[in-house]
Amino acid sequence: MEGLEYSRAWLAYRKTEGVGDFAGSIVCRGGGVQLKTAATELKAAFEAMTGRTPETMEGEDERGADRPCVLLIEEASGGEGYRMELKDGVMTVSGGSCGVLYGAFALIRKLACGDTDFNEAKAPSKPLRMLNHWDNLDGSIERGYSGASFFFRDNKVVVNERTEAYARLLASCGINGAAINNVNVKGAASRLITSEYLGRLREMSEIFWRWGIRLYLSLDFAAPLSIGGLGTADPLDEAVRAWWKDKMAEVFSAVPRLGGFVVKADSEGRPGPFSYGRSHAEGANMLAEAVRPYGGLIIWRCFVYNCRQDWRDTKTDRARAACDSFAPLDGSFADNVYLQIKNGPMDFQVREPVSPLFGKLRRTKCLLEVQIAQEYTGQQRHVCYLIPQFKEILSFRTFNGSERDAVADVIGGMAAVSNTGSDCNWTGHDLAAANLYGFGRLAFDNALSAEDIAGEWIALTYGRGEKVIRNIRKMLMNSHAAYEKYTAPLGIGWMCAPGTHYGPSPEGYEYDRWGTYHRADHLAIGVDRTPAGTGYTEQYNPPLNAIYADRETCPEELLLFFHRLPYTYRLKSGKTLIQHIYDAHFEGAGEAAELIRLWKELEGEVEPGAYLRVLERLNEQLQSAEEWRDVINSYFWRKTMIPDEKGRKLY
Ligand code: GCW
Repeated sequence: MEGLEYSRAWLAYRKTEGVGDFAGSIVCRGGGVQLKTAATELKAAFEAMTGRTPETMEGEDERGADRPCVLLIEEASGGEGYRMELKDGVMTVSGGSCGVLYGAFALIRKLACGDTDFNEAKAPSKPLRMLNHWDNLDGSIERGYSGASFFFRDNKVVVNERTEAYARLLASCGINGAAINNVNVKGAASRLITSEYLGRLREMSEIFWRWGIRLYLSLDFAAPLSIGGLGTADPLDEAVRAWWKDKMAEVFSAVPRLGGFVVKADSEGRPGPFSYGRSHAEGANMLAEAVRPYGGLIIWRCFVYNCRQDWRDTKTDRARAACDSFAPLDGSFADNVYLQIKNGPMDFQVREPVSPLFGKLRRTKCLLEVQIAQEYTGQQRHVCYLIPQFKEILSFRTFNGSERDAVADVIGGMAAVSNTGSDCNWTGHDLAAANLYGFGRLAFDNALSAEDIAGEWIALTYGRGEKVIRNIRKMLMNSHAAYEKYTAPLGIGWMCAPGTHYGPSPEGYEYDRWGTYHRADHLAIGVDRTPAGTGYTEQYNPPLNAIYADRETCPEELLLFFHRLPYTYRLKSGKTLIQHIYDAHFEGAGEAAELIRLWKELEGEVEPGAYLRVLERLNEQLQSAEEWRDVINSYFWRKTMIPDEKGRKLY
């Protein structure tokens, strides 16, 4: 599946009925590079949809604009927003150069999906819509589940036709930034900001830019030591500050389209300002000053916690770490710094509360970090459509005192840890492409529904067959809930195999050092995070703190995240906690079987290769779901000695 062979994913245009006469010609006004891209893309789409090659006219040439055509107008003052209007057979798409590109893709999408409402004006909900790739220079990908990197191989930067195909996919759904290397910057990756690599990076950034995308890099905070030959990386040291300034002058003159840098500092062994007794703000601001002359951004990650916890230490709570470290620094970051916050306080579990840090930053720019690489949600071997979860997070109210206080109101954009690799279908599982597409669409337009996004993606990928749309949409929309049921219960998380994070190992993390304990014994399970316990609930603004701290008002799907409870505790359903665990696991595995049934109904309706690829993964998912069911249920049965009321087979 690997290499230069790649699919066109949701952009494989096909013959389409009812495309208007305007598809016969394209008239461009404006000279922006993205406008040209838009015209080329429209031409290819119309060709495939109508079987005829449209005539294209450029420049100020007025010919053609008064008969049916698509008129692309670049407005000097326009940004990434666009307007689209169909009048007297002329389809006008206008906006800034990037806006016109988004408008062109919107037009293609409407035609492919059979949406005839052509009059609309849209601007992106947020300025930053990024992918973070965890690609290493040797070509491997940390938490990569879809083949090797297509950015790096053998410590070289790869630029080829796939680079453009990738940028095209991103632009089509509204993504405008991509950080291409792993946030764990080591070895050769520290040298990406040297002349050894800058030439190739410039080529890549120019290709990206044709599609409205800025290239970003992840940075080694200790670069003054690792590549600069200095004796320190202390952010307040004058020689260090001067080194970064010179370095950034060199980097931005070689790669002028560079957007900036993502930094993982003082986290999981990465160097950072702490080593020098300096704060995150001092570290970030030093870099921000160095990139400011070039319009660069510093994206500073908040995934900072003590990853060497002793299980006997019940005072330290990893969930508290981001807020403890960053809330007190609110207001002390430069304005070209964004704090990038993982959606939950732990690490991309299938269910976590929303990070309380979103409610604490009133004077600091921030980004929401999510993960579409399904590290903890089936690793692109299970279907797990994550857009419903992202919707919940965006609409979560922080109660930060503002009138509009949802996460969506607080953030300046979204970043997703990417799920792409050099597999032919880009994402390993064909259906995982819905997460890539969906992330982009949702980041561009926070108001879209997960269901509508799924519908679009299916129509673009598989066509508009009614059953195809109905069944795949059902599969996607139910997949997250199913995964949650057959894995770890009630928000407890971390019952996966340590290291790989695939498959069940209920006590694996219990005997590890990462601070991710569920503390199950024969009587009770869960972590008391109320004021009587670790006090994590107090990091939420009222009334959330009280809601979570009370087991009666705490949302049930998060019950064991916040509370330690006996297995005989009665849930709202009237079931005991232990019976709920048994039932959920049987139900979840049943739902994995249902996915196969729904897919099999589509035999003959989707292309045979894709049909078989997906079927194979669905079979693996079912096997894995049954393993989860059996391992988790037996674990709790043996711990509690309370049998399943329904007498089902437990091991
Ligand atoms: O969840 C953890 C992953 C690490 C990752 C880290 C992070 C890039 O298991 O592989 O490192 O998160 O987000 O920095």
